[in-house]
Amino acid sequence: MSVMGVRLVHEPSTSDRAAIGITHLRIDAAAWNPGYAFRFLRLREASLSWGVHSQAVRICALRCAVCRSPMHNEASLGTPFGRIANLRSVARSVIVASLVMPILPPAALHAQPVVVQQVGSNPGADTLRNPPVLRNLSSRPHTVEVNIVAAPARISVLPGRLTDVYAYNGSIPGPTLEAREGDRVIIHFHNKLPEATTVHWHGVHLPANMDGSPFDPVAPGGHYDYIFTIPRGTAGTYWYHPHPDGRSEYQAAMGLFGAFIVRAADDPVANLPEKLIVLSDNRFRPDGSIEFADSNSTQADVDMENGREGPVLFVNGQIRPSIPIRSGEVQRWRVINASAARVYRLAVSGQTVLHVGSDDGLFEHAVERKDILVANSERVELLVRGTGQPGSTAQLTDLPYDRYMPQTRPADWNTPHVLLDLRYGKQAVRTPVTLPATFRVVPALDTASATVTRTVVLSQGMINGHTMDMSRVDMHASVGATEIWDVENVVGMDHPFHLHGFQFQVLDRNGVPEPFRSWKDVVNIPKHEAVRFIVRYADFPGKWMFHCHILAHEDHGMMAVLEVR
Ligand SMILES: [Cu+2]
Repeated sequence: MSVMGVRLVHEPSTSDRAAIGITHLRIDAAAWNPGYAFRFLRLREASLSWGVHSQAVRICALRCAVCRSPMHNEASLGTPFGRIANLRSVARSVIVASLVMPILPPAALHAQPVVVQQVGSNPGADTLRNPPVLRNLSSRPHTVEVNIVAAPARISVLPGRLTDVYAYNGSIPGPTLEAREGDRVIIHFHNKLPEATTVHWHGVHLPANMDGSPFDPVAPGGHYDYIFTIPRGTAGTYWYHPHPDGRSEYQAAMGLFGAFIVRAADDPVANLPEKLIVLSDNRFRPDGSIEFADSNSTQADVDMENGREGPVLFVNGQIRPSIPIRSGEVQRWRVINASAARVYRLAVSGQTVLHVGSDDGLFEHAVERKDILVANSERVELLVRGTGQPGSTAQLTDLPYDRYMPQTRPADWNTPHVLLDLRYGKQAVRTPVTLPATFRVVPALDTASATVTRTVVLSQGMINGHTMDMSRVDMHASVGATEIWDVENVVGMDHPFHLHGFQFQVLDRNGVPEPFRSWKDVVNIPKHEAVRFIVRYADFPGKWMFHCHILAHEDHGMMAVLEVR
């Protein structure tokens, strides 16, 4: 097998470092993308400063990114830059470049973004507010017609400050789009931003030219009518966000995201009180402006690798609001992870929750959970039972979850974050709530009907060894075909994987069968793990994106194109 290129992973060995001042590097063979990889190498160079006293580096393992088997046991780079065995010259030159660059102090690796203290905020004091709901302009039956404008705005995001943002109809989150199964949805979209954008209706099964993909940008000052019909059986919690080529992270960080709720005529839990919970995070300068890392800073490299995270966590644009609940009450929560990179592990203190739905609607049966992982762009539906005593308080908390490479893992990664407070009223509910035994039928896609099994390899920044090329089609499929996708993550951080246009069912994770069926459009692929899902391209020919939903990775080309014909 030939070596296509290299990617360096820092693996310091304490004994070697102490003995001979050598820092170990593991090298994963992967397709080579000089621009992208070079940015990662700047991190490696910073990592080297921990252990390198001489300029000697021993390369202790060379592994194939596809089959993961060791390819060569030893290659040495002597002092100063001697022999490198079995590597292409391009790789050699970059290793050398990584060594000759100035060495940063280790602390710079974990440079913390500017944190704005939550002055004036009184945890739990503000009751959770819903984003406004878009007004339906149509009087025709089964039709939802709305206006959405993306424009710069100056609004209060932090207490006592004004922040320049991008917003849909002037609010963050944007207004909620509500429709029913079978509705014809007409969205008159106007782009008043100073840059091109799109609106992607995340998870919805619709024609390719209505998907808001990077193929259909809306120029500054331009407009686009998104028109589609919502298929029956697809009630669920969706969302919308920008998806322009290379600018999704910036535009989402500036405030562009909103909820899209599709309701069923026969919703089995329509009687329960419902809360919409849109999770986002951001980073600010002391003056309240949104902070983006300078392009040549270490923070920019950390943001590139982790995706951009911020220390201020928002629920529906509020900082630690509260939800009133009564003992004995059961609430339905629709949770959307609209963060650009942050993965949440949600738990309600002192109680379990019932997990009743995922990205594209309800399960057949509830699953009881102590905590639940929600990767970015994933959604969950939860039933939260008021098991606390009248007058007590509980918290919805984001628990630690290590999705990171060791080199760029944030210093505070294992600190839990309280997202909101659950405040019990003084009076209990008298009548107990009865939940349906079956929420809805989720028919299984038949694996025997799958005609193709595709292997999709996620490496750092690449899919199947390539970065995105808008003029290239990476995979072809036929309308009506059923296929199995085997998505393998060969690197040491999680990548949430999103397929546009077609909902799928996870078959197994690392060979372990999925314990229940659900419709999904994004699935987190943990570090060095693999997930198989089954999908049917029922209709809508065209070019469809599939990509990592860490927006920094997507923007820098961790994306590919499936053409359905
Ligand atoms: Cu990724």
